Amino acid sequence: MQNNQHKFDTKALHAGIEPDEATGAIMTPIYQTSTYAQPSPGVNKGYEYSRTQNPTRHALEKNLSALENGKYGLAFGSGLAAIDACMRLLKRGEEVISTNDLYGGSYRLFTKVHEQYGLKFRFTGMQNTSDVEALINKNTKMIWVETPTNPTMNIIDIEAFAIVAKKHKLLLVVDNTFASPYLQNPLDMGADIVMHSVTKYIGGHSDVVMGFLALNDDEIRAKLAFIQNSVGAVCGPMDAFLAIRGIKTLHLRMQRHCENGAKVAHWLKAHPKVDKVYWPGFESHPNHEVAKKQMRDFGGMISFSLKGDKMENAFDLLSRLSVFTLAESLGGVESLAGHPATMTHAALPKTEREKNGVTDSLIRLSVGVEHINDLLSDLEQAMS
Ligand code: P1T
Repeated sequence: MQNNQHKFDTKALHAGIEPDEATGAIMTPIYQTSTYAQPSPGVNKGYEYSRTQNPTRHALEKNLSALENGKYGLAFGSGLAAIDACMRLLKRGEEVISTNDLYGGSYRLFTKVHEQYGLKFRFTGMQNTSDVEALINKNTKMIWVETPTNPTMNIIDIEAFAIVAKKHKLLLVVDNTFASPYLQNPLDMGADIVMHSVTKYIGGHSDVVMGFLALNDDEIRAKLAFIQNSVGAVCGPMDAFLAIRGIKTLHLRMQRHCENGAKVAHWLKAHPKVDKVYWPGFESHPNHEVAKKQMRDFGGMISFSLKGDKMENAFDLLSRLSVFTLAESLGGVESLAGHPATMTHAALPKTEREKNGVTDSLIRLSVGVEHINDLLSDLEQAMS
C-alpha cells in the first residue's frame, strides 16, 4: 500500500510495505543474503549486492521516508553513521554551524574526527537566528540543528533556520531523534535533511542500533547513497526487519510516552528536592511557543537537577530507582534514567557541558510506557 496521503497511523503500518510477492507473507521477509543471482552480467532484479541494496532495508527506507514526508530515505548502521555521512557531503576547509547543546557523541564525531580532516565546527545556542548569521562566512555550508536538544530540552525554531539556510544557500540538517516523526516533521518546515537515531523511539524496543536520513533532493540523495555505499555504513536486514516491526506501534507508543512524560514532568516540578526541570511542555519553558508551533506534543524526555547540585545525590537517587533502569539510550518502551555528565555527555569538557546546563546533579529520564503510578512511586521512593 503506497498511498502517502494516508494519516500517520496508517502510514506507520502500511507505507512502503507490500505482501511478499513470492508467498504473500504479510511481514516483510528478512532477506538475509549478501548477494543475488544474475541471469547474465548486468541483468538483475534491482539487487546486486547487499551493501548497495537489500529488499528488507529498502522496505524500511520507503516506510520511514513516508513518515517524514520525504521522497527518499537511507538506513545506516547507527545514528552516528548517518551523521557521519552528512559530514562527508562537505570538503576540507568548509564549515558547519551547530547547536552547542547536542548529543555528546555527535560533538565527539565533529570535533575529534571531522576536524582532523579539515572541517570546522562553530557551536552556538541557536536561540536567535542573528547569533547564527553572525557566524556565517564564505566557507559555511551547513547548519546542524538538534531539537529538542539532548539533554536540556532546548527547542530550536526549524522554520526560522530554514529561512536563514535558504538565504545563505546552506544545507539545513535536523536531528529529529528526540521528537520522532510522530511529533515533528522537519522537511515540512524547510529542512533539507532529517536525521534519526532509529535506535531510540523509532525502533522503540531497545533491540536495534540504527540511523536514518530522509530527504527530498535528488542530487543530495545520489551523493549520500554514493557515500553510504562507498563507506559501507549500512544496517543489516535483521535490524531493518526489527525497525519495521517497531514502527508499526510508533504512534501508540508515542501517545503513552507523551502522556506519562507530562505527568512525570509536573510531578518533578512540584517536588521540594528538585531544582530545575527541563521539558518543553511547561508554559515557563523559554521556547514553549516554538515547541507548540513545530511539535504535535512534548514527548517523554525530561531532565532535572537537584537542589544543591551534588553529584553524589544524583548517584544515590539513580542507584535507588527500580522501575527506571540506569542506562544509556532512550526512546524504548521501558523507562530509563541517565546521568549525562558521566554518561552520554562525558565527551564534552566540563566547562562546555556546564555552560549548557549539564551540571553534576542533572538526571535525564526517558519516560517509558509503564503505568504512571508505578513510575511516580519509583521516583518518590528514590527521592526520599
Ligand atoms: O547511538 P546512535 O544510534 O549512533 O545515535 C547517536 C545519536 C544521535 N543523535 C541523538 C540526539 C542521540 O541521542 C544519539 C544517541 N544518544 C544516546 C545514546 C543517548 O543516550 O543520548
